Amino acid sequence: MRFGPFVMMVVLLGATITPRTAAQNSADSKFSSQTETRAQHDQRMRWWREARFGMFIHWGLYAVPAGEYKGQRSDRIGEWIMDWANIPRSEYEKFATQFNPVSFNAKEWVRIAKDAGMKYIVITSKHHDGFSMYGSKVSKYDIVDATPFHRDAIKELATEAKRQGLEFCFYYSILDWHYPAAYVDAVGKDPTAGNFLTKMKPGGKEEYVRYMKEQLRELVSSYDPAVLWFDGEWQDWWTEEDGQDLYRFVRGLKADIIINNRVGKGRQGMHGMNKTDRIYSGDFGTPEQEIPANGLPGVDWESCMTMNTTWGFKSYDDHWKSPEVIIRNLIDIASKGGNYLLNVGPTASGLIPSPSVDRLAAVGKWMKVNGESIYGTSASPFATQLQYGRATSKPGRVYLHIFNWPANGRLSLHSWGPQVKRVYFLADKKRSLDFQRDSDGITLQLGEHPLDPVATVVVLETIVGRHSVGRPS
Ligand code: JFZ
Repeated sequence: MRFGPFVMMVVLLGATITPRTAAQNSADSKFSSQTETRAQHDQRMRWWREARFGMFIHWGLYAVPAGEYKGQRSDRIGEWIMDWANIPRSEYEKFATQFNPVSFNAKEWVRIAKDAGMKYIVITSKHHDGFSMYGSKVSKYDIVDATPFHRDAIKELATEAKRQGLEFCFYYSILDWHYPAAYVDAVGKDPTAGNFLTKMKPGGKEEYVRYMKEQLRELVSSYDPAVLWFDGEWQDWWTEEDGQDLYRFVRGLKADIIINNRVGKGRQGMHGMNKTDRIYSGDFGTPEQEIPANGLPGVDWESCMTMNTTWGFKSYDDHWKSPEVIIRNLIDIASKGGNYLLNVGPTASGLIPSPSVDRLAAVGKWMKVNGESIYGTSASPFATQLQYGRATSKPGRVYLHIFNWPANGRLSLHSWGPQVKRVYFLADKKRSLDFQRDSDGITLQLGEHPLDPVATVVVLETIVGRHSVGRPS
């Protein structure tokens, strides 16, 4: 059962993200010289920066074995089973005949994301296993041609996301364990199994890049994604120049599309931000399973994270994060000026695992009350980390997210006084809270108990323009 590729050629130009160092300034210069000005760049990034919270969906053939192959299990991530179980291509392909997600309901998936407060969805159009989860015209190894399901689930999801007002986006892997010209040269590994590194037969890379571009052309033209979230770029045969070329190609297909930094070679491992030795391609950094210690002023970044310890579904992974941890992660990330891309790994029958659904509902309950303190906010105005929680800001507003309620219900902020004109709970806007000004700041009277033990939001309405930094207690 062989699935041949197929092909054609196009070329154009691209941009970068780096800490506001010399590089940032050169990036500025790059903006002016490249396809867009700083203002145009900010316009393109605006919806994404204001969204702050998205759903990552890792769904594919790997949901069939669900983390187990011939009785072998692993604590490694489920979507890498073709690697850690050393499954040859011809064996792995058989999972396609067992992939029939009859319970898949695009409306329900989008509702779950929307009710959690998520503003965009990023789904795996093709992961490292090379299987296309959409109706590809350039590969028969896809959900329409190769499975008994025969439906283009991604088309249904794209349509529903648009209908419910969420931005629809694609994950696409540059690493492809199924591409005929790719092979594995590692001790004890089948040359057609999965592996961290692959090699390309002579002429194979050029052929593969043509194939990739044809898939990206059909993905952009047929599904109109708002973000292309590349991955798998760590292959030795993939270069920064390839990344720049692919960035330009995709921006050429859709001018206002946003592309992550895994299109090129800038990313520093799980830390996810770009190295600073040169300008690298991509519009935002991608920390993985971690949150930067501090904010990164002027840099766009998005932390992607699992709710348990796998991206793709594993039947036995129940290491679920608590709703409290997830909500505080979202607040922590927003307080540092980043986005949170939180993952779900649906089953092969097409269901989002109930522990994920329950946690997303809990996040949604908090966001329904406190979303104003997350969406469209900027990073904390305070120079140092707050002991009792985090802060986000908007012109004329500082949102204190209190995790650890002050014993006596009183919270002091140093040298802040004159600028605050009103204090209130976001969950109870009508009731002003008392606060006293004293020589070096203000003290807020918050009362005995938190309104929400996970995070109670206190709004400090400030006199616009004099919103500069105060030292937190
Ligand atoms: C990558 C994928 O491999 C993984 O399956 C998932 O899609 C995640 C979002 O992204 O995860 C990685 C990528 C790079 C490293 C490790 C995991 N790395 O460089 O060590």
